[in-house]
Amino acid sequence: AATPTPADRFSFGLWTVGWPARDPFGDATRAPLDPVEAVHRLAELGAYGITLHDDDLIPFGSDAATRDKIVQRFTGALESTGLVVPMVTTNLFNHPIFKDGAFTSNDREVRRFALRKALRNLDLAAELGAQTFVMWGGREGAEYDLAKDVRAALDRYREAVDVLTQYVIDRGYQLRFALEPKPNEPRGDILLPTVGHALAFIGSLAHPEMVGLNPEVGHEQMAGLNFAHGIAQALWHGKLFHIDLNGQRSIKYDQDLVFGHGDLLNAFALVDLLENGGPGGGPAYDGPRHFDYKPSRTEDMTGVWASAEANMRTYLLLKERAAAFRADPEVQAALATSGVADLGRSTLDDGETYAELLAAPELDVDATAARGFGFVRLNQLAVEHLLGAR
Ligand code: 3MF
Ligand code: MG
Ligand code: MG
Ligand code: MG
Repeated sequence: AATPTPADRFSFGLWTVGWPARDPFGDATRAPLDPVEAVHRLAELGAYGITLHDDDLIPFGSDAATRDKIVQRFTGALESTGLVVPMVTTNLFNHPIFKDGAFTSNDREVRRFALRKALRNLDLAAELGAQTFVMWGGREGAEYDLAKDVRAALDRYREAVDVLTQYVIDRGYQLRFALEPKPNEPRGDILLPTVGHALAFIGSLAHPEMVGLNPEVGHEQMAGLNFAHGIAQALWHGKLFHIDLNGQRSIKYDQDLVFGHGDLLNAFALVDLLENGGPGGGPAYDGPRHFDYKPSRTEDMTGVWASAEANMRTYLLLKERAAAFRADPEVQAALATSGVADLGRSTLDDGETYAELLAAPELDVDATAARGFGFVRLNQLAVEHLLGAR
């Protein structure tokens, strides 16, 4: 059951397994990976999709003929393996031109260049058959509060997203956008730092229905937030368009560990939510299970492929554990004691008015306050399922 198949819809960024492991303090520890080899290896491991930034596949500044040759070779590998490209994204952070941002740079020429790059990349996304276009604004931000007019930056961010959604409409592309929040790194502070900020921003757009979220486990955890809660709210708003799964251990630099190698209990709650949190107890999310992690700098290529497999195995093991948890009669009893399902009942009766509520008999406050909820017992049952003790 922990052997991945394409039906599990696991996907990986080309920049994940292909990361040569260069960090701010040290050189690459691995050789560059040919994208065609990445396609073959991921297909062999049971993944269904591969995702990419424009520049991961087509080096920045390539001419049209080179671009077409590269895309043709890549799509050849996709056809021979059956791997698909569910998501494409634009690199608006690597080149020095983006040092003060892309859509929100203080330099208008940079903003125009960035928007052209993203528009052209929408053509590539459509050509590769992607359904989702992710936008992570890694350089949209500042280190110095007085150096960025945040309200003007949000105007420019909105202007860019409005142009991009209009382009998709005009071209008739079947693409939706997913904003990826992150609180910091590489900028001291990044705009749209959390799921909540991004949700509020979407409400200001010309085509909010075309724009959702691509939350990343580690990014919310870098802000000290509960990722499973953030995902629940994104689902509640109908905005979970895509997801970046990985691991992070507390508030520090972006670790991009293997999924589950951070807060394992929260990962368990997350998988349970994604797989069992739907209205009928089925999946609450039907998009790709996308891994955005970095194989640690200590790993050789054997370790890279082992880490790719680890992401998928961990997800499937958590899914299996979550199913066992849900099926356990003691868990069901503990859930009832805890009143978890009762929260689904409306607070007022059907048709009841606040006047009727005000007129209702007074509650025995002390008796009601004396209730124990049994949440610790419920959590311990989850831990025991996780540890294989049940
Ligand atoms: C950085 C990220 C990014 C985004 C990527 C896709 C390089 O912390 O998570 O990965 O996920 O740009 O949108
Ligand atoms: Mg990360
Ligand atoms: Mg990341
Ligand atoms: Mg990411």
